[in-house]
Amino acid sequence: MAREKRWTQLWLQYKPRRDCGNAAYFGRVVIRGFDRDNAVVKNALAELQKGIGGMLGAQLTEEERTAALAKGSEPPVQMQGILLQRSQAGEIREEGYRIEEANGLLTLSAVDENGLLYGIFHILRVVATEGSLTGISVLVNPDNPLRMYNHWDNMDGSIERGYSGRSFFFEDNQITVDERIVDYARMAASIGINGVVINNVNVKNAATYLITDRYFDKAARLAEIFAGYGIKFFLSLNFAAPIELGGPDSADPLEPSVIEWWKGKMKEVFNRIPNLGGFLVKADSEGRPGPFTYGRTQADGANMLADIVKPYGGIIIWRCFVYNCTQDWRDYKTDRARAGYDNFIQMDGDYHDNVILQIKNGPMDFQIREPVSPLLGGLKKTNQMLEVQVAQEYTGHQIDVCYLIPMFKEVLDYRTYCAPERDTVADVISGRTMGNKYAGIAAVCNTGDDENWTGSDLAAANFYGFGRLAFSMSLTAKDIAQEWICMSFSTDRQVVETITGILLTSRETYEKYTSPLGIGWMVTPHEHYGCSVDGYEYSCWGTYHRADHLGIGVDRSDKGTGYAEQYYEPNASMYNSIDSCPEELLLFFHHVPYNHMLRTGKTLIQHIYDSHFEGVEEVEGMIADWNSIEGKVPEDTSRGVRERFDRQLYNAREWRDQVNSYFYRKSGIADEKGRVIY
Ligand code: GCV
Repeated sequence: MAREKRWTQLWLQYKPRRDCGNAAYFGRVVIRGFDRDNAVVKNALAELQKGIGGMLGAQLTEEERTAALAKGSEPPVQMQGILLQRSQAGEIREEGYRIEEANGLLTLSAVDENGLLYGIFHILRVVATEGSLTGISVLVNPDNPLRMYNHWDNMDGSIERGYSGRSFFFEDNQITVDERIVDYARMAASIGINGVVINNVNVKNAATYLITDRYFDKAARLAEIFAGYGIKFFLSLNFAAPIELGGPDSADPLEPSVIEWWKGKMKEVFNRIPNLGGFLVKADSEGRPGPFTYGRTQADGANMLADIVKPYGGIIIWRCFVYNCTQDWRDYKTDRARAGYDNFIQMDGDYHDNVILQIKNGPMDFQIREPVSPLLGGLKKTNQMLEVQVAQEYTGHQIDVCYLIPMFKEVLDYRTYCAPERDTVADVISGRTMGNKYAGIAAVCNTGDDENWTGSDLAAANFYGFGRLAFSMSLTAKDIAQEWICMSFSTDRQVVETITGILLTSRETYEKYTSPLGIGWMVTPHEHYGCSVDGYEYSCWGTYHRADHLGIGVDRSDKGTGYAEQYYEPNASMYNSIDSCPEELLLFFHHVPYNHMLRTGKTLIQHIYDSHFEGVEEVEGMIADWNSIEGKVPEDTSRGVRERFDRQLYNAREWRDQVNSYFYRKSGIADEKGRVIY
């Protein structure tokens, strides 16, 4: 199939907007203290011109007299226009900015180029959402030092868990460098992303060679494009590269010849790819090689690489997704949920300064509802980063609408009790708890080379929202949704309210018609779309619901696998007891009889029936809502989303019927309301 060469501009369309008094600030521009030839400054100014040109029909004129570098004693600027100035670090921190308007002068101050770029995107957001710049006074510092997108793109052009076409980074084992990469970098920068990993964490075949001469030139070119938008370039690394690339016949991290090989390799790589930020490593996980093969610890592996990249300012981001994927379903003792904690907690404090452990939000694998991983905050002396999945692997494949920002916020707001204060996940991963600088948040990205980037137009809300939330964790899911709708579609009130309503309820709706109360995994194996209640029940992946004729759920209390005990108090006790366990996670933590009475006054089995009927009704409601704004959103968006809704409705009905029939047959208990259950 021919590669799709056209692509939209998503929220950077810069279509005409109501002036709202904003055009007056965009005639004269004065730049102080920033090097006009710096790539980020150039790109920031070009973006400003493009944005205000498209939205307001305005034209910037740069003032010659102040275009040079600041001498530190410049006279105050008195004019109507915009002043872009470098300021001393203080209230404004690295990558942060302040925007103020007084007497017709709009001033954007930042301490570095990234701050300038983000400030300009802030101004463009105000214009695009038809807000007013008059009297504006905001100080914005990023909440997270690292804000990253991880792409699971393979070099043959496929994307692992990709639902929006093929890779725009790779094709036929070559790196692609084209205008689309520039647009991707603009979009990522516009939401505050400052790090991108371009290749899949499962590094195999050609991808192992990304750290060789075969790919250096093009990798460096990509890295340079990203650098122009303040984004560090990262690669996923194959831990067994020494063996596969003709080095020593071992990858033992403590073996001197292996260490020497990596030293030479890293010198070469950092030399050839100047904007390289470091590496992401999936080791000892799902068949990927790692230090366990040599009887070494995860820390041995991570530290060896970290020490070698340190002189180049590099970091090693080491994933904690390490578990036994060859489990026997009859084994009730092994619990996949325990694995991340069990594999990493003992070595807390042993990881070197430039290692960050990257931890998935839940202990299993991006299900629609999971408890927060106890490793987050469980580790008290180790740099940690949160990993979430914007790609909708288990949440509807970008066919079903599932706005994930509310879920991410829930995770960030979760109190771990790892410290008397500053103990939320947001505190831990941003470095506020430990005062560490290597910290942040990463998301598995949901983009591909589809014309609209994300398959469904509505899935772009997650692409947009993750970056905005990573930068400013106190933004609400609703604020982010509304901003994105105004920028992408229209500021029309009905459009904004309708789409906001759809997005904000979509996660609960998806949850209702799929797997109940935190149990997860009733998906078609491998593909992970569509219902298969027992699909993973007898396989080796550690993903069981343990349903029998009396009840369902996994006992992870102290009488079961003991997983609940991995949390600090009071969370451990809360989860441990069926009486205090949050009901939305009940089946994750407990094996519960079908006739167990929930706090809603419904039995468990009735809840399963009701929620599945409700889920389908809610999808029907969403479709009606979407149809009500027909004519107010672009025709291709209207049609494309409607077509996906049809598929979602089909999917929701399948789930409803399969889940309800399964549990009716298991339990023998009829639906109180006598609805059709096959
Ligand atoms: C990149 C899950 C996914 C895999 C993914 C893995 C991971 O198992 O299904 O596709 O591999 O997570 O996060 O490494």
